[in-house]
Amino acid sequence: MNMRVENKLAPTSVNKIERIHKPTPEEFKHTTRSYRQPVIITGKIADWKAFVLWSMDYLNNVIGKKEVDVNVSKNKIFTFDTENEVILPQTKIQFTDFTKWILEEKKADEYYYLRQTPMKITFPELLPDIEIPSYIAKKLLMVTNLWIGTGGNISPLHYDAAKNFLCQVRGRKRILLFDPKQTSFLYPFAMNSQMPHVSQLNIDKPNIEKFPKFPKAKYIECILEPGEMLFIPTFWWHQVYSLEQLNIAVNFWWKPNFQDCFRAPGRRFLLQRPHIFLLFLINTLFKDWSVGT
Ligand SMILES: O=C(O)CCC(=O)C(=O)O
Repeated sequence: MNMRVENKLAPTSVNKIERIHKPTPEEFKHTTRSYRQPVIITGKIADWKAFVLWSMDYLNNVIGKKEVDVNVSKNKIFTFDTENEVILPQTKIQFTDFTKWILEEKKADEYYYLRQTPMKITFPELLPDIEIPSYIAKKLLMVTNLWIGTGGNISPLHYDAAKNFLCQVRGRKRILLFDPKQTSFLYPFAMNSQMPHVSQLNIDKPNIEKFPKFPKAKYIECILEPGEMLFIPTFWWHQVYSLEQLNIAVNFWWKPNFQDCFRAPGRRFLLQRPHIFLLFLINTLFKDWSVGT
């Protein structure tokens, strides 16, 4: 990666993503400093039926000709189209055509990624094959998403206003993480844009003239293996590279800590979009997400 970054870490940052085996909820909370640091959990999801069942044949049999929405990219970077003001162009495709496209591994001028697809709405037939990790109280779970794609796909640098477990089922993912204090070096899109949580930077080919503070940004990196789950704390920036021809993951977004709403980059909403911040705060404090997710 063509990135100039200093290796010195900010005092509050972490220099390594620990792996812990099946921690108790208390151990998980302690290791993550109350959900503020990333960690990889091993062993916890190993008994999901998905690991045995989710072959292409099985998925084709169960999901079959259902039409699904997939995002489209010309270069495998699945980002905001700044020129045309389009958030991630998408198309509808029969699921079996999508898996055929993956297996044929054709070089194309259009690449597809089934991203961030709520399982309860689109793939309820697959829900019995996974389990909500026991660290998430039922009323805190916001949504469970399925991700299916090919190696080389990139989800560019962004953060989410939620805690996240990214659980790897097939293939591996390389993930770069920047803590929330790095926000001023990462140039998010404007608050009144459609993507205030996405960086304007292509961190693999950074335009340093346009984004001069980027070389100061510090990051940590990991490879997520099948059977592992990465905890990404609220507002941590992440860029995700899919490896291997077939890549399947499930992620769980769950409610942020109340105090985290006031930390960077959440504070940006408070200062520039107070009505959105208020809505976010109300949802964080009062909404029972177990209804309808
Ligand atoms: O796996 C990916 O491509 C992106 C995952 C992600 O951004 C997330 O879980 O929030």
